[in-house]
Amino acid sequence: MKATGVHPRCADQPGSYWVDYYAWHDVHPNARIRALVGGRVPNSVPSTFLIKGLVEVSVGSPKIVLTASASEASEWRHSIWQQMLSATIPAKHAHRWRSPELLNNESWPDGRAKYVPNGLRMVETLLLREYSEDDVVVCYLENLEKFIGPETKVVAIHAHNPLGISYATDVYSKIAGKNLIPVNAAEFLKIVKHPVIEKYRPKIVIGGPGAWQLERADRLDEFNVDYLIDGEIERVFSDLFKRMMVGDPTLERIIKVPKSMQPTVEEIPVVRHRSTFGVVEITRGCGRGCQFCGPATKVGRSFPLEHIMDSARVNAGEGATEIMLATEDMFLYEQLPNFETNTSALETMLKGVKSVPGIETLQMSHITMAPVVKDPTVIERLTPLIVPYSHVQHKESTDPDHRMTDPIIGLETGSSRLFDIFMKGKAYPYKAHQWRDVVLKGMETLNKHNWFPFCTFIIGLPGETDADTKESLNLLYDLRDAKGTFVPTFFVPLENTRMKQKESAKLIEMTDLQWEFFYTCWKYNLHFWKGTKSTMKFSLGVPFYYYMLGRKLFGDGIKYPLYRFAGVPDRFMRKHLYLDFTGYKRSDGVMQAPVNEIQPGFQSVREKGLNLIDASQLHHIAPPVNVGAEAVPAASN
Ligand code: B12
Ligand code: SF4
Repeated sequence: MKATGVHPRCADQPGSYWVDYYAWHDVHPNARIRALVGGRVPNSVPSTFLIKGLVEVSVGSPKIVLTASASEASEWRHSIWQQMLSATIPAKHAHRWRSPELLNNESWPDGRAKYVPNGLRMVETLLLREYSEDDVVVCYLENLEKFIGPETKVVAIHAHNPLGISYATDVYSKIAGKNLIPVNAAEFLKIVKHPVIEKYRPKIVIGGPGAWQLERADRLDEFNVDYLIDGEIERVFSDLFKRMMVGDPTLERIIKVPKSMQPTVEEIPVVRHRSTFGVVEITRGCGRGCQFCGPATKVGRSFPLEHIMDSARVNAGEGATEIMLATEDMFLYEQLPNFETNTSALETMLKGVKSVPGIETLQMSHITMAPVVKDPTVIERLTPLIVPYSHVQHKESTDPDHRMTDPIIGLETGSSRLFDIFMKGKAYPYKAHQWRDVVLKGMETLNKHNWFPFCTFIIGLPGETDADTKESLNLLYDLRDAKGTFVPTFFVPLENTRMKQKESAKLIEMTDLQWEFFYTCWKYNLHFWKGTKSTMKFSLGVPFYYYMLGRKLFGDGIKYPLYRFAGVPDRFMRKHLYLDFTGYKRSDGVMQAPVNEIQPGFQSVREKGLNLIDASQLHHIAPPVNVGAEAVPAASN
């Protein structure tokens, strides 16, 4: 028998340690002998001499195998940027952009995955309440063959952005040619089309924030999906899973968990094992109510400090050196009524997480801009707890080590008209017409403290006119000295949002102005990350692309925006473009917002025309009254 590794569990008593010793040895194609040797032993005894205790022979495969695609599980060398790009780069050309080992995720010696997306860890944790670790295995694609066998009843797959169509991220891959699929989709397909799944035909269950994409693309049959679960599962999963296992005929194939069944924080357990990027949830849901947004449909919750600390410890205990604080907006954490930021609570939480042994770096997922403007001292107070602990560096940062933090902010549009229709709560306590000023003032404050955010825009919101796009371009122009990354995305009506019936933006219908917006953003990014000198190869490559492919795919409208991106001086293109950067030289100092102090347009969330849910209305989710068979309506879609 070949012992393949030691899996340390805890070292809570000085001078001794606990080991589980797994040894796998194939004696038959579908059988494994497993030796489990455990016990508390003094440190003086080397673990290699511990083959004593329980030796168990189990013939067969685990009942449940959980997995996620390599691109969604990967930590991409700590770069969330790169993970996002995986939904945009065409798989066919990916080798030019990234080295293949970025998708080689680490496994434990027994073949289980070291880290997977947090949502999948939650599924595992819920299953472990009723099944043993022997029955539930989380692994990557390359180990599916090792675990899936005749006894495997269910393969459960996490889907964050499985086909790469959230906010039309796949549009980017189409820029390189028709019929190209992004890395994310290619990696997802490798799982659902895996021969071992086709061989043993376990039930396929898919869930996660991007699960809706498979329904939208009508690919459930193609992937042999038995159940697709959309929504938060903590309260309902135990019951649902039992029904799936027995093949309850009353259970629909597509299960949408209603808002009324979202769990309270008390019902959400601490995950048992490590998540990709060391994700630790600090809040869930957002009460600002933007119509295009999924989290806007969730009840807002802040996790108790001990829950956050325990999650951080779990991650650190299994080798994570980094924690990503997952939230729709960090300033929602323990928020006070009227969306007032609770800076003291944030300070306590950040100090706590940082103090967990093994944790070296911290990053947060999302923030919003309005709280930064409302009280800039929040940024001043939080900076020493965040920036020095970031793993991202930029030469323009004034931090002694050039560290910077890059939270994601949805800026969405410069059009106050569209803003007022679709997302007015995002600016609260400011009004839609103040959005431009809020963005500029907020950016000035953030940049001053070495927060160089990752800003996303939505192109093609329903009804967007040229006048709206011009307003977005004006805002972009005003941001020309800002430090940050500006990523244009395309409108996609997400499932479970108030805009789900609307039409997606279509690449082929992009106007000249929208293309100008698109490529001007990327021009900024190129300058910010690479400097202003573009290489000859790049400058020549872009016109080459235009004549060989771009013009055929998207028409003449992309020509001048592309030329700007390639570095052709604006003075040659003034007649063809809306913005004119002639004579402009990017400053590497702190941007100065061309705005004076901004007075909040609203005094309270209760004012007419607002439909926001602030802290005073939170924690009103009903406790679980019935988690039996009727808890999730069978045909709730
Ligand atoms: C952390 C995070 C990231 C990280 C890390 C992702 C990772 N691989 O771990 C980064 C920054 C890299 C990222 C990237 C992107 N993200 Co993201 N991300 C988040 C965030 C903030 C937290 C995710 C999380 O861990 N939540 C906690 C877990 C417990 O929730 P969960 O994953 O939803 O899981 C629950 C259920 O979905 C379900 N479940 C999950 N998996 C499974 C599996 C099975 C089998 C079952 C049955 C159930 C199930 O059970 C869980 C418990 O209820 C969410 C917002 C949010 N609060 O969820 C956005 C969010 C999920 N991301 C989103 C998007 C759009 C993206 C990007 C496409 C952004 C972009 N434009 O590039 C990329 C795609 C990445 C890729 N590879 O393609 C959207 C998804 C919208 C949608 N409905 O499609 C969200 C909701 C943000 C938003 N405000 O819109 N993301
Ligand atoms: S501010 Fe708007 S877009 Fe951002 S999480 Fe909240 S509701 Fe969604």
